[in-house]
Amino acid sequence: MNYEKYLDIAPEVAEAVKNGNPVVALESTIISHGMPYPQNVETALNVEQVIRDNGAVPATIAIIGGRLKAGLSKDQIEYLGKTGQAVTKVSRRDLPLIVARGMDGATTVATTMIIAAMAGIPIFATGGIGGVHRGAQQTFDISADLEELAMTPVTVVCAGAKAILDLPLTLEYLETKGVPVLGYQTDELAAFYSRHSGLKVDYQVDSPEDLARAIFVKRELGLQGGILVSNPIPEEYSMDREVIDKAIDQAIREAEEKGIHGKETTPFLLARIKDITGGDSLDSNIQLVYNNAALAAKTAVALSAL
Ligand code: PSU
Ligand code: MN
Repeated sequence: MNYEKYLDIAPEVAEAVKNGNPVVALESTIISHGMPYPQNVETALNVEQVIRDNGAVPATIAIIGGRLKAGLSKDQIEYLGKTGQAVTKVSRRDLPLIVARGMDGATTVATTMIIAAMAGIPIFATGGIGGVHRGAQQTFDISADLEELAMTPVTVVCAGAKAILDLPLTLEYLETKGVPVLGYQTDELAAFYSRHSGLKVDYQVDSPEDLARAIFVKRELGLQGGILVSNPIPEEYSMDREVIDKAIDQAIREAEEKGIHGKETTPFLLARIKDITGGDSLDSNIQLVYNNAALAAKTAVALSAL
């Protein structure tokens, strides 16, 4: 392995990692493909501030000119947000070609985990993860994020998963792959825009310290793979489930009619849901990302103290 020569760790991030100080990684597909401009850039910059306010150093991850970046400048975040869907969405399988060709890439949860692990960052905050799509029995559409969680030692803090996925099958898949799924202050899986999915997670954790101990022990035991933390959206931003479920159903029908598939599916569904809800879903989406960033930063602080 010789990945160091492709990796640029921002000085502030490298210093914190070296000293065992708290760092939180952030993904960039959510910037280029998950939200519209300019809210995507505004959110990405605010998320970094939330992490700082909670005592950790943010490291937004992306690929710029073929370089793996852990820690971006404001200008680079602005560029990824403004360029939007024209930036390649990079999951694990895309990584070699994008780097070999010196291209730019927005990193998914899977790729962000890979680069975070290379940079020595154990925890990462995002909105939602990819999972087993509805109809996967026919389409085989299962996000590479799940395989990555089984392989790469990074804890991912998310707001559960959107009902664009088959949530029960996503949990089954994670169980098969040996990925702990932990609920923050609840034993119910969060459903992204709403707090409730009606499904149980493996364990409830009640504090950042509780979570940090689980991460620490998993590492000490030498178990491969990550941990998935489901952190419900704050009550005041939670959406009406009927409204959001209807929008999701409509978006999925449209995707089927248009023959959308592969890596286009998730960005298509996210954009359609935002339009169908008249943008209402975007505010919730932004708030849940801040909430996840705060929990990830507090956990990184607790982990540094162990
Ligand atoms: N789910 C969301 N918002 C997102 C994504 C998923 O609620 O922005 C993005 C993440 O970057 C995730 C990727 O890693 O979509 C999954 O894409 P796919 O389903 O093609 O694996
Ligand atoms: Mn997919």
